[in-house]
Amino acid sequence: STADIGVVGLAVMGSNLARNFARHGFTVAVYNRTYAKTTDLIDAHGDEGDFVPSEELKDFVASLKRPRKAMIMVQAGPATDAVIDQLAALMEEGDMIIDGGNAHFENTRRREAALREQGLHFVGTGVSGGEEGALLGPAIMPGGSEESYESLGPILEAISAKAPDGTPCCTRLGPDGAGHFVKMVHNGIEYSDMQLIGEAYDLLRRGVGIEPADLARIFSEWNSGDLDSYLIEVTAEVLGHTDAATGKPLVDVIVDQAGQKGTGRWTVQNALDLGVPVTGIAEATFARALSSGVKQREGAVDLLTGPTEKAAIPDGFVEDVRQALYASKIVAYAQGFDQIAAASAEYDWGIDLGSCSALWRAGCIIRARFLDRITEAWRSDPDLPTLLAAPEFTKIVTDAQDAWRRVVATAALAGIPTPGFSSALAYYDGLRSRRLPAALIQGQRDFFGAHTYRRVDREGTFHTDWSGDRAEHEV
Ligand code: NBP
Repeated sequence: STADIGVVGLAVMGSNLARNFARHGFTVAVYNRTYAKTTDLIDAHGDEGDFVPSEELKDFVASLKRPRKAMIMVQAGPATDAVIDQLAALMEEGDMIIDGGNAHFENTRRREAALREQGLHFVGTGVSGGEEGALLGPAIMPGGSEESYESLGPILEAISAKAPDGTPCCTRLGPDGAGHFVKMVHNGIEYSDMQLIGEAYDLLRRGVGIEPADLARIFSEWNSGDLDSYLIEVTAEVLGHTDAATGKPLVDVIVDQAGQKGTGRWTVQNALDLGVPVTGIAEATFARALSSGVKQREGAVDLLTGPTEKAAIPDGFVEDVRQALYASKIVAYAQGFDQIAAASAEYDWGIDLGSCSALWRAGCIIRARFLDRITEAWRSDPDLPTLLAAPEFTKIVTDAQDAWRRVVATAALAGIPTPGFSSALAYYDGLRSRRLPAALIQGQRDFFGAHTYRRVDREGTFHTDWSGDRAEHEV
């Protein structure tokens, strides 16, 4: 047994991770159900480092140094359960199974509990950065026991992306489902970010009439300032690309129906359970659903008319949109962090939000310059009631609010949907309102359901006898 770590599942992600381990000087055992993938990997990249290929899983397990570390990179769901069962049967107390697939955190909790019974460590690990990240340095979000991280952590940290200050983008986030939970919310924020960028594009294209090639330049320019991020960079690339077949901007020949693989939906479903308003992620997920709702779109497109008057575009609108984008993005992150904090309390994970934002600074899809500032905000005050209460972020959203309002108002007048910008602004206004109409809702609830209410001027719970003499009783 010579291998420091092993990888089971050698499709794109698994083979790139295995190469990344090997390139960092680790001896890596490799196994794939279909052996041809293993030999393909060795034939193509065997010279990049020390690989120990096995055709049989028992030989793979035998090739691992103890405590054994086997990282699974197979399809999430039943395939992952099948591989875990096979591995667990061959492993011994103290060994570790690491799941780097996109598992739902509840499955990770279930698997961890079952394997703990058998004396095995199960480390549910979020891996972000796609194929390229897996090879060159992903952001890694492990959840599992402290004991397992002692020997596993240094290996994962070595192959992870490094933040601009050199810190590895890999930190143990907490026990059992903590890592996969943080990866899920990362993906939710990614949905939200992409939707906001899409709205900015739509406003500048349809509202102002700027062509994609010029928009590519605007996004590139934005990418050199506060908005500097991988997703803005990608946006400029896509907008600047011309379709070879038609000579048109590629964005004009792509069908406008957004796909999804489920992590945005999971994030929103969980947020509903926890009662955390992640309106940015929810609107982004629903906007994808609306785009793919062909029946409704085709049934309505010729019937529902737009504004009767052409909306005036305010001077300086491009800068307004940039500010609205930045402010809305900050709201989306603030909401995502609220969800992580709520889940951490619910499941007793002890997730440190500063470590979480720090490890998103490189390697992952939502990497962005402003994550440095978010990290600083959580580090200087881990008890912030909301990210928006960090002095720097309070200032950014407050300074942006006039532009933000002009953008949302102009969008409404122009008939261009901006559910991301609008809901983010509504959230901002909700938080800053001293009185919300929730008072009336409590009155309504008490009226039809005797659900009771509390008063602003006295302790206690009250009910008004609405159907009788309308006297108030303390209950
Ligand atoms: P896939 O998700 O396409 O899975 C293919 C792999 O699963 C192959 O190695 C296949 O073996 C193996 N497999 C299956 Br399917 N059923 C199996 C079973 N019952 N027993 C053993 N092996 C089985 O691979 P991927 O795109 O590399 O992704 C791997 C994981 O990483 C997924 O959970 C994915 O969600 C996650 N992830 C992907 C990305 C990305 O950008 N693609 C990013 C982050 C995370 P075979 O060769 O014998 O069929």
